[in-house]
Amino acid sequence: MINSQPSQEELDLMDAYWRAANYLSVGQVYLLANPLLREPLRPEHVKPRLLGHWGTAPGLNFLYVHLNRAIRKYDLNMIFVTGPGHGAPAIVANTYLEGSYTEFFSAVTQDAEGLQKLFRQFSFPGGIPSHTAPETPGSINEGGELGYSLAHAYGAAFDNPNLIVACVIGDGEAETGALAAAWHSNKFLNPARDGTVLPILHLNGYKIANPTLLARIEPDELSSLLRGYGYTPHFVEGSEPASMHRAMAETLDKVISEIVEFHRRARVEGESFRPRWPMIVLITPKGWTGPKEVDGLKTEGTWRSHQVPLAKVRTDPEHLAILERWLSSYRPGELFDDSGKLLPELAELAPKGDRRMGANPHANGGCLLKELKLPRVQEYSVDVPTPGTTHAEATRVLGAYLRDVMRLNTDARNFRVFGPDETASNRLSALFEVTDRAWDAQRVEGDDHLDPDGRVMEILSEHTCQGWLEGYLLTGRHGLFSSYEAFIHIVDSMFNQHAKWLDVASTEVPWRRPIASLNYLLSSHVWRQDHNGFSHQDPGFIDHVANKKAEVIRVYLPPDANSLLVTADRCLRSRNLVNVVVAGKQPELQWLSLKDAIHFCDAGIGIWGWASSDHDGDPDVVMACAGDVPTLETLAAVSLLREHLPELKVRVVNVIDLMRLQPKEEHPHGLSSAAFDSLFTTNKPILFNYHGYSWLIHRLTYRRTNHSNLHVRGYKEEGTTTTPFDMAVLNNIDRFQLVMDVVDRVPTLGSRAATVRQAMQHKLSDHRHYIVEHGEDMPEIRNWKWATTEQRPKC
Ligand SMILES: Cc1ncc(C[n+]2csc(CCOP(=O)(O)OP(=O)(O)O)c2C)c(N)n1
Ligand SMILES: [Mg+2]
Repeated sequence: MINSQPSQEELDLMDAYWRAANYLSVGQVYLLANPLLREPLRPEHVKPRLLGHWGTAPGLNFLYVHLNRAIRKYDLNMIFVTGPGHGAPAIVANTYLEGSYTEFFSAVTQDAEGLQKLFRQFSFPGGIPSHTAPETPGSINEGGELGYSLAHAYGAAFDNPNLIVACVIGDGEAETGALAAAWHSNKFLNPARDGTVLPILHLNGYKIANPTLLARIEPDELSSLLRGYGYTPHFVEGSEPASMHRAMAETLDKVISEIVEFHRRARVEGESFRPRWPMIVLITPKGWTGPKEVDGLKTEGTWRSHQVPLAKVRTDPEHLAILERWLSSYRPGELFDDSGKLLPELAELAPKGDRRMGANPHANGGCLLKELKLPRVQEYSVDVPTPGTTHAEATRVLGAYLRDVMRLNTDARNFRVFGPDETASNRLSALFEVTDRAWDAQRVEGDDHLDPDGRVMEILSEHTCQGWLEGYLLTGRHGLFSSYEAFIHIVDSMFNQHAKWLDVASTEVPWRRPIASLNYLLSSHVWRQDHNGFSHQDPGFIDHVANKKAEVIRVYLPPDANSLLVTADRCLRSRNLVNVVVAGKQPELQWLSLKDAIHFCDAGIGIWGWASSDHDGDPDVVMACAGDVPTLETLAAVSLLREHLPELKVRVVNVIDLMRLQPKEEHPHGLSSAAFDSLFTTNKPILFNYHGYSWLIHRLTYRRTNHSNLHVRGYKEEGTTTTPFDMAVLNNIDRFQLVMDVVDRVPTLGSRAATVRQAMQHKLSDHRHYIVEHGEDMPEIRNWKWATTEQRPKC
C-alpha cells in the first residue's frame, strides 16, 4: 500500500524507474549491442540507420510510471492511449519493464540477451515498427497518423464504467481537426454508465520543426480554452525531475479523487449532471533529459530533439561521446542486476497481472468480445409477391432490425450506432423507439430523443464518429456507422489506419483476438441526391476502400430492402473486417423475396432468372447491375427490350458483393474463372450498370476472359439539383441509353433495331422537355413497375 503523500523514497524509486524507461527508449533508437553499457561504447554498437522519435518519449515514460503508481494505489482499471504514437520506444520500454512485453514476445526476455533483442528489433528489418502499432501491447491507437487518440479514448470508455482511459495528446496532435472536435466527446459520456477519459495534453512545446500553437498562447488563454471545452485542467510544469515527480504524483491523486467524487455523485447519489472532468496539462521540455546541445545547437527543449538528436554517432566521435554520456546519465548500473534484469525494488512499482497497462484485456478487445444477440431477419422482411411491383424504403426496414439489435443487447451494453446527425435522415428512426441520442449537454423543451443514457451517437464530426466507433470496437464491442455516402470521404484516412490495423493485427499478431467488424452504412447516396445537388454526389469511397488488403475489406450493394437486411445481419456477425454497405433510403421497387435475398446474398452475385430471357443459357447480351438505382434502370431497360426486341436473349446478372468480381486469387470472395465465365460468358457483350465510378469495375475484372466485351456505365461527375431520373440520364445509366447501348453492341441487331434506337432517343427528348416544364419525372418513369410487362416466373 502506498501512502497518500508519496514519500521521498517512493519518488526516488519512481525516478529510477523513469530513468530505466528513458534508458530503454534511447537504447532502442541507437543500440545494436552493448545493451547495458558494460563496455565503452564503440561505433559498431550503434545501429547503421538511426530511426525513431526521442522527443516525446521522456514525457510518455514519466506519465506511465506515475499512472502505474495511481493504478496500484487505487487499484485502477486503466489503459494508456498514446496520441504521439511515434513515441513507441516509450510504450515498448514500459511494457518490457512491467513484464507484459515478454509475455507476448517470449524471445525478448528480461535479461541482457533479451534487452539486446529489444533494442535491435526496434525500427529494424524484421523487427517492430517505429510507432505504436497492433504489435505494441496495451495499444488501441496506432498514433502514426496524428489526431485520433482522444476519440479512440472515448470510444473505449463508453459502456465501460470501471475503465479509466489515460489519453496522452501531443500538443502538435492537438492542432488537427479530428483532435479539436474530439474534446467535445465529454458531452456524450455518462458518468453513471460510462468509464472515464483522462486527457493529458503533453505540452512539450514543439512538433517536428515548429512550435505548437497551444504552447504559444498565454497560459490563461489555454486554461480558458480547455475550460471552454468542459474540462478542469491541472497544470504540471517544470524540468527538474524531483519536483516534477512530486507535482505529478500529487496532481494525479487530486485528479483521481475528483473522478471518484463525480462517480459517487452520479452512481451513488443518482445525480444527473455533466461533470467538468479533470485533465492534465504536462509542460516539459521536448526531449527532456536528452542532450542539451548538439553541434553547438540547443537540442533539449527544442524541436531538434523530435527524432534522433544525434545523427552521426557512427562517424562522429563527438556524437558517440555525447550518446555515451547521455545513456550513462540514466545510471543503468543502478537499475539492472548482473543478469540484466530490472532490480526487484523497481519491478515492484509496476502493477500486477491484468492491471498492467500492457496486459489490460480492454486493449486487446477481442478477448472481451461477446457475440451480439441478433433478431431473425425474417421478422423484418418486406413481402415481395412479385418482383418490381411493391415499394419499400430499404434503410427504414433496416432501422426496425437495428432497433431490435439494440433492444436485444440492451443489457449487454455492447452495441451503438454512430453517425453525424443523420440517423433520422437516413431513416433509421425506429432506433428511437428503444433508445435515444446520447447527450449530456443542456436539453430544452422540444428536443428530440436526447438523453444521457442514449446509445445513438451523433456529433457533426465524421472524424469523431469514426474514432469513437474504432475505440468501441477495439475494446471488444459492436457498432455501425451510418453516413451520407459523399461525406464519408472525410474519414478516408482514418479508414486507412483502421484497415491497416486490422490487417496487421489479424495476420501478424497472433495474440490480438478478432474484433467485431467496422460496418459502414452509406445511404443518401449519389443517385438520390437530386435535391442536394452536385456537392452531395460522390460514390468514390468504395474505390478508396478497394485499395486496401482484400482480407479486410468487403463492399456490398444490396439492391433492395430484403437484401439489405440479410447483408446487415452478415456484417454484424463478421470479425476483423471493414464492411461497406451502400443502400438507398428512398421508396424503391423491391425485387427479392427474403428467400431470394438470402440466396443472392449467400452467392454475392447471380442471374436473376425471372428477369432474364436466355432460356437456352446462351444470351445475346449480359445486362449486369450493382446498386439499387442502376438495378432499377437495368430492369426497366430489360422490360423495354422485351417489348421492342422480344427475340433478344438477355441475361440479367446482379452483383451484391462487389468483391465477387475479382479473381479468387486476389480476394477471398473472388469468383473462379470458370464461375465468372459461366455468368458473364466468354464472348457476349456485357453492359454493366454500376452504382459508382465505372473504372473500379474494370479494375476488378481486367483479368477476366470476357473483359474486352465489358462496357461499364456509372457515375461520371454529372450531377446537379434535378429529378432522380435525370441524374441517371445525365450519367448515361438510364434505361433508354442502356437499350441504345444494347442495340449498338449486340452484333445481330444493328440497323434491324434502328427504329428501337430512335424510339429511345425520342424518349430521352420527351424526358428533357417534360422535366423542364413540370419539374418532376414523367409519369411513365415515376410509376414504372416491372410487373406491368411480366408476371413473375420461377427463379
Ligand atoms: C496527421 C499527421 N500529420 C503529420 C504527421 C507527421 N508528424 C509526425 S510527428 C509530428 C509532430 C507531432 O508533434 P506533437 O503532437 O507535439 O508530438 P510530440 O512528438 O511533440 O510529443 C508530425 C507533424 C503525422 N504523423 N500525422
Ligand atoms: Mg509536441
